[in-house]
Amino acid sequence: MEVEKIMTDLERKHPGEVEYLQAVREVLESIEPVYNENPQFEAAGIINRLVEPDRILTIKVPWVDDHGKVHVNLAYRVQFNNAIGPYKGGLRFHPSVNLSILKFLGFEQIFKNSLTSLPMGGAKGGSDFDPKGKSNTEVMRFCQSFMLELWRIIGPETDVPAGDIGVGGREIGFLYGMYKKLAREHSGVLTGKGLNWGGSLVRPEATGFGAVYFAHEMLKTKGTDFKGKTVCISGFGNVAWGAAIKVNELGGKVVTISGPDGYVHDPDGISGDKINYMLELRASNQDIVKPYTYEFPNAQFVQGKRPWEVKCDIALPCATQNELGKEDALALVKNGCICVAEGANMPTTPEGIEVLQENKVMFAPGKAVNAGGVATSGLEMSQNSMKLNWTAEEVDQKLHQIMINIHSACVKHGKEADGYVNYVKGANIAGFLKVANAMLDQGVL
Ligand code: NDP
Ligand code: 2IT
Repeated sequence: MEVEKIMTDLERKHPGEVEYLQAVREVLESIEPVYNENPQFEAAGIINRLVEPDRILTIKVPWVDDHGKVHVNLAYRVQFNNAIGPYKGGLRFHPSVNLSILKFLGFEQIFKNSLTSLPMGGAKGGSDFDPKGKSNTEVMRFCQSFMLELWRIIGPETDVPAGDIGVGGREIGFLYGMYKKLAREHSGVLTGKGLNWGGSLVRPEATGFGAVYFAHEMLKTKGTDFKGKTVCISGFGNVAWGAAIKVNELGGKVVTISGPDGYVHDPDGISGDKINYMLELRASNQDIVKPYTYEFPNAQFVQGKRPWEVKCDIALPCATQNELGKEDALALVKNGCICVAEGANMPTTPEGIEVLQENKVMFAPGKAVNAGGVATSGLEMSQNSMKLNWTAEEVDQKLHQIMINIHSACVKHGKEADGYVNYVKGANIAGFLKVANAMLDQGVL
């Protein structure tokens, strides 16, 4: 495989798609040796077929606000690869959404879903719709208008969307209602559904819980755990919330959360009611974390900064892509951080990863660490197919085991001669091999 040549071709075909090109380069560089050891992959053109999505649907979404004004947003569904199962991946509503971001997320999803060991292909979708400040009825009308087009290309055995940034239980409800009406079926076409109509227990917590289970496995390789450790978390959304709960359960102390406005440092620890307050803050659609300090005055708000300057043992970036750069990584190293586990998708820049790895800080990528979210979506699909519900304990136990298995796969493919585990390499190789072999079995498509 000639990584530079492939990248040059892709840059020419998709100029300016920075996030997509970043995600592809990382995977290609990790899998190159394994790819070259298996000439059957090149003979079947696996890489050229894998780096381009199967198809992209672009949708115009017109909707009417509460004052009668007409708005038009763009929405997309990127169906990347379905070699090992139906397309599967979340929907993101955020003003920054563009094709580069959705293609990076869809590409990452292929390997993440493969790592879960469940039969799910890779996809992603979303819109530049900004939920900030919108009323319930405006969000409903937007979701309904989006689904009027989206329903044609999704289905419980075809493509199963879920939530991501800006898409939680409320949005999934509105999307599901419209799908059900159009398709005249009540099925497992979306995950993250409400508990009364096909949802799974533990799905809301699953990404954060899974991330902490994974980080716990990382710590175990060094003979330690979360007890008494200081943890910096970024974001204040679904993933940050689940991670904060589980860190507290395992005896760690969460001292930061963050939003686009800056970060909150709470030296007393973010636990109990303070974690519930995160949900309120998020549901307020206000896009800011500062109000936390009005509610809990011992905490300090640091405007326009990221939490990585706060001294911690463990860092869990749970907000968005490229939110932990070189300088942040250097600050973490300087302050003695031993473990960085990505709850978000690609939150660490390539330069940031380099700093952490060079300094032998344990570092694991989102496609492994946050796979518990989509894994529990897969468990929701299983329950829908059986028309049965598992208890919270059953789901949590399956989730926990899946995270332990993903960690083992990363160690198997990522352990280096000096014993340091390169989790990036391990996750990419383990995720890739299963998909590539499935593609070989199924012929040139
Ligand atoms: P939420 O919408 O619940 O929360 C996202 C959080 O990130 C919010 O706090 C949001 O603030 C913040 N955020 C968004 N953009 C920025 C920015 N530019 N700077 C700082 N903060 C920002 O989303 P999730 O918690 O679901 O998603 C968080 C991350 O986890 C994403 O990378 C997502 O792809 C990933 N993920 C999510 C999974 C899930 O099941 N939900 C599964 C696996 C990964 P605001 O929106 O106000 O800007
Ligand atoms: O990035 C992700 O893995 C998600 N947003 C969850 C996707 C899913 O289908 O549950």
